[in-house]
Amino acid sequence: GHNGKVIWFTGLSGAGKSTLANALEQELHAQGKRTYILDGDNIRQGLNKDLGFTERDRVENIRRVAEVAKLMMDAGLIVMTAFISPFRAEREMACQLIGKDNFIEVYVGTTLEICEQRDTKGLYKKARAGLLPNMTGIGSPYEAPEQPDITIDTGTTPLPDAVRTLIERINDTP
Ligand code: GGZ
Repeated sequence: GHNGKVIWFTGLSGAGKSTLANALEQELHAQGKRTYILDGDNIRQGLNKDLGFTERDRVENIRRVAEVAKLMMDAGLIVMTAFISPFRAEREMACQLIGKDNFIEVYVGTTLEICEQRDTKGLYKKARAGLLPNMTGIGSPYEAPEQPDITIDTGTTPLPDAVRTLIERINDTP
């Protein structure tokens, strides 16, 4: 068998999914682990460049991400995925595909208010102005996990504390 796992981050745009994944990756590398981060930058510009932000496209985005994550896990990597993944049904599908024992769901539950304050890309402002009708949290739904393995609010939790929580959970999972 492999020693791979999938750490599945979910949360709003600007919640801190990529920041957490990158900080966690540094720590895992320091422990000699082999990892890969799947995120919008390496998936939506390549494999999934045919997909946008309709409900149908988001569902397909997550389906492909789950399949790729599984392949990489089978190759022995600790895979981190950093997508909004707004729908419970698709996260559930990913968990089933990857296998419950190898799947750690991390809810990055930073509030919309904080995400909107950060607004690194100006997308919330655009959405409030009516120029981005399907922005998650404004005109498109986000279904928060009911029983995530870990919840992290980056608005109130310092990054090193969050990384420690994640590492402890990962190292506890056989
Ligand atoms: C949400 C959008 C949208 C809309 C563009 N809604 O903060 P970012 O910029 O870097 O992360 C967001 C990213 C979301 O893509 P995902 O693949 O994670 O979404 S999903 O899981 O729902 O398929 C944001 C940017 O793309 N972005 N338009 N309308 N985020």
